[in-house]
Amino acid sequence: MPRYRESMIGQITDQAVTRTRKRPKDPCRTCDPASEHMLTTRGEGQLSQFDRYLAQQPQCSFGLTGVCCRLCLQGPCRILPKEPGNRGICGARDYAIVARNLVRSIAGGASSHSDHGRHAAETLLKVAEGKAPDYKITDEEKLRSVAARIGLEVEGVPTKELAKQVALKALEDYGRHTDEPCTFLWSTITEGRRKKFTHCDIAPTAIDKTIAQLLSQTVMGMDADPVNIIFGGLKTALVDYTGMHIGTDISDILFGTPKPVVSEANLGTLDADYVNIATHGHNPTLSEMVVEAARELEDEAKAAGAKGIRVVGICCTGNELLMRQGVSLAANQASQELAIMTGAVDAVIMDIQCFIPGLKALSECFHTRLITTNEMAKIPGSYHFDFKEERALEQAREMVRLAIEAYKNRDASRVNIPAEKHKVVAGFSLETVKEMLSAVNPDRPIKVITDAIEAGEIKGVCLFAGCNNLKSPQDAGHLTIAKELAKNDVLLLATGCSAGALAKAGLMTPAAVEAYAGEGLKRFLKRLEEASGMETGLPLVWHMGSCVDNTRAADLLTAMANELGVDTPKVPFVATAPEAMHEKAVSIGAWCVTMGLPTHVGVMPPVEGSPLVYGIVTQIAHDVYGGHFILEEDPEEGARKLLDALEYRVWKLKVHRKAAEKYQTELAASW
Ligand code: BF8
Ligand code: SF4
Repeated sequence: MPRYRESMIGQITDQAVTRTRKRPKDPCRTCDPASEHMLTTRGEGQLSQFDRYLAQQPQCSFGLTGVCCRLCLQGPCRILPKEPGNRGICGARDYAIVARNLVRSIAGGASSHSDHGRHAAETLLKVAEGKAPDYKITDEEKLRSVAARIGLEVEGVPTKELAKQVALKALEDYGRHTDEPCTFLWSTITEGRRKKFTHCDIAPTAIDKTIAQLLSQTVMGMDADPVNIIFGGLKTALVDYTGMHIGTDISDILFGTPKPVVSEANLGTLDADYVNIATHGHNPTLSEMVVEAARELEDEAKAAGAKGIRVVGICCTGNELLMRQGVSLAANQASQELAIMTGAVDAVIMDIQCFIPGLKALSECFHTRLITTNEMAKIPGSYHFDFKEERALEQAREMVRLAIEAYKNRDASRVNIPAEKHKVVAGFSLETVKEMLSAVNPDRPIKVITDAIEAGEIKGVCLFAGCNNLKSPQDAGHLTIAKELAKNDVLLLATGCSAGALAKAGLMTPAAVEAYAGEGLKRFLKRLEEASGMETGLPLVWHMGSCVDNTRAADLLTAMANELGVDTPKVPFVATAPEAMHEKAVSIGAWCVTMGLPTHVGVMPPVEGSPLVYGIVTQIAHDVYGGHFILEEDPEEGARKLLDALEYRVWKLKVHRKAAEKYQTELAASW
């Protein structure tokens, strides 16, 4: 692997500047036909992020490359080519500024995900204490398996008591004062990772403390050592993982572990004859109640002249509802405003994260009501509910009634719903995956995947994650890479807005297996489909859920490592975020690298201003953790690099296995 060289300095920065100057001038930056329909048929003055993206061009090259510092009031400081301007006013070098900016994104992502997890844990505690009567423990089996995994006594403990203990144990991960690592991290990773994190001193003991310490580490006049700063960032990425795992585990306990389900995706799932409610955000605590309230209030919608109520999802709340309730997924991040442009959305009900303020201006062109529900996430001019679990259903009913009221003001002549929609087979929790695999090998289900890799039938596994980012055309990166990897026999998993992109384009269907899978992958999926007798059929891409559900994929990685008898960096498993945008995507990417995954990012993060930091994340990380970032904006090239990474791992695994057999030694632990 080529090493970092000082001579890369000019080259990398020049590339970044050239790229930004090259951005096109057409606002229709999408390969989703539904988005294209909206952008080309919309009324005058209906602006969206597609237009604002263009208005921001060209973007500042200091910001793009990460060498702008605003950490203190003397700033902003920018890194210029010559002395003394090649340092900030305080003397901070390019590498300190780039590293600090990068890890502060990880802190932002980790606080978002961990807050989501905390909310789930607090809700579970309220349910256990009888303070949230509208919720229940839906999946007792999951409760008991999580409890056992985190070391609780399970036998004979009543459900509510156990739920309370699980909730308290999760909350302990936020504020522990001892040296014990976070339970929801330590109980879900390999022995090899535990040793690695301990050895590198990045094993977090408490979520809130780790995030606060990273902010403290990176204020003006603190850490100027880029490696130390990045290690602080990786420790914080691990609390991101911890918070996400809590979010997924507890959401499954409260609302059920996803099972195979058939639904539809894209804007064509909106229906002009119905009251359309878009749920948007991330946390199922609210949206599950909206679904229930909508089912209850069908008659009120009919009395208002509609055929009924249609709840659809946007972003990760959409993924959560799709996975558990079969609710249609109308949009991923970049098309959220376009849903309002259809003129058929009566209310957008939001919880936390990824709903953009631009929704408001657009909603004013229509009758659409925006409803925010979290004290930390308000949009001026929207309806706001101070949502409380104690009276969740009652509040959800009020929100649904607002949508019915709004429907009465809908102007039918302005409704413009694109026809585009595709069938989706979703619900691939790890439990679902294991159940399917058990039909082939009941004793060692994960071996079905690892055997197929070792036999060369499939090349490995790739997790598709992350957002839309208008620096590249909407969904194009996700689709190009997915098709290329499928053709080359890679088993595909997806979460978040990447899952949204693939679902909207019809890649989560059994038909897509015929259309896109290589011979090996096709054989593997068909064998599994027949053995498991899955009524829904097995799709090309397995939808694992929302962004917090990336931990489901991480659990599969851990299970594969344990099955193969190696640590995670040796498993033929890669990740890609072709259109990463949010700070949450940065924190997820960082823990993927820490877990040992080659992790492709298709939009250049602001690290090019420091060749040293660029070298750390793309190369040195590999030496230490076995994972590294592949920063590649060309999707075809990105796919090729992901394939290379998988083929290299399969080859190395074989070499090590042969050596171990020949010399009758343990399998080599190195990567
Ligand atoms: O958490 S993929 S745009 S919606 S941040 Fe946001 Fe990115 Fe979508 Fe889900 Ni994840
Ligand atoms: Fe400038 Fe240093 Fe202040 Fe950053 S911390 S804004 S580099 S003086």
